Amino acid sequence: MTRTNIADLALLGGSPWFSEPLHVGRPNVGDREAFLERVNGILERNWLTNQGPLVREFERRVAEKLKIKHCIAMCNGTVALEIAIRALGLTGEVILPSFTFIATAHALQWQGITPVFCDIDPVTFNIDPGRVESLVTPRTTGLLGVHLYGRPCDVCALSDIATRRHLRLFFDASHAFGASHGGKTIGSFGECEVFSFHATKCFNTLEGGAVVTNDDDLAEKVRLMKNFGFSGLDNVIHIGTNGKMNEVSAAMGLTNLEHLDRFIAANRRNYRCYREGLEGIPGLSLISRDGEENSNYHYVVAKVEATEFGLNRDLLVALLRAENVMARRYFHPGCHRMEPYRSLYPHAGLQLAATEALCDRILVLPTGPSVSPEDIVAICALIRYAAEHPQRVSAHCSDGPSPI
Ligand code: T4K
Repeated sequence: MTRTNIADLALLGGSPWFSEPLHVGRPNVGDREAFLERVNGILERNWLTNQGPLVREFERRVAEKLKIKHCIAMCNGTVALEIAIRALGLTGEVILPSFTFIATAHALQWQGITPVFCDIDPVTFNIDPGRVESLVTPRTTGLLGVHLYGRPCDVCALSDIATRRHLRLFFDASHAFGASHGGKTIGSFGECEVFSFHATKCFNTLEGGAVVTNDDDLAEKVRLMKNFGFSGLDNVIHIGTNGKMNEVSAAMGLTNLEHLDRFIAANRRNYRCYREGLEGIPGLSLISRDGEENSNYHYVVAKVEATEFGLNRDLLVALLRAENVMARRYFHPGCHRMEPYRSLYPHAGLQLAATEALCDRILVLPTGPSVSPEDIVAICALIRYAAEHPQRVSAHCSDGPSPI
């Protein structure tokens, strides 16, 4: 903390409230000694990658945790998505939400498949099953749901559509490690689910990802594809790529798995602090978590209605960032408004009213074990102050808000 008066906003010339930036996505690292011991073991064995003992153990432990038959570990979530797409034999068009991280769409486009953007449900922010069927064409082969911010899609409705329309259904579960739906762990829905274990995720392996499935044949195909199609030493039986996870990533994964409950407990505590601290601020709502289900609480997501709040989302983000609260606008502006999709499908937005509305209202706040309840009290006080004095903030910024 570098000042004592909340009113001396950094955006208006004061010093930032926090002396160090508070980031969204600060990596969670379990026991450092345990990690280093595993890394020493790797160096002693001199077995660094190619399905080494730690990757095998990691796959076994994740499969056990998720109560799923197969976990195939990968170098990152994007490659895991690409391999899942190939292994499912998708072609033509695949329906997915535009309101997601760009990798979900790129993984399809990279394989020469047309991503067809579907609007979201304005309440859950996930793909709206009611809008999927009107997008199905003779070229549609698949349906890709994203459990955005770790909140499960309407998997029942999507499964129903997939069955009736003969589509292959799979999920981008990058945000949802540790979450459940109807008491079942995320990882067990659709034909397969894909995780990212990137450094910024609740559960990380430095870089990493996985395809998880209960389907033996699909698992076999994914295993081949992530290792150039090798079956035995000199025998290639399928086209493939290099999607392998290395041993150091698996060491990080095994270590972090042992501490996952602690990370999630810190996230849950922080989520409750934010709820309490932001309660009653007009025009600002925090997305809810279903108390009956498991959640990793990894993303603290707020929606700003400018007319009621008094400031628009971008001005609030600029105000917070000036204070060293590095809020993010995940997933502004929506995949359809980024290249190459913006040029390829310039009119996509016409069918994405809920997505477009949300993209301009959403912000994500810092959390995780490195953010304390005291930090959150201050962040909430800054937001409340902004809501109570919008004229002061916007008058000062009438030349345009600071760049975000
Ligand atoms: N599908 C979905 C739905 C996804 O969200 C993602 C990834 C994927 C697929 C693809 O999975 P991967 O191929 O990435 O495994 C970040 C992550 O890079 C990305 O993995 C993640 N989603 C996305 C939501 O967030 P950026 O471009 O926002 O990251 P960056 O570099 O700005 O980092 C965010 C903040 O985290 C930084 O401001 C500071 C902090 N940070 C980051 C790193 C890497 C640290 O403090 N330490 C670090 O080491 O995409």
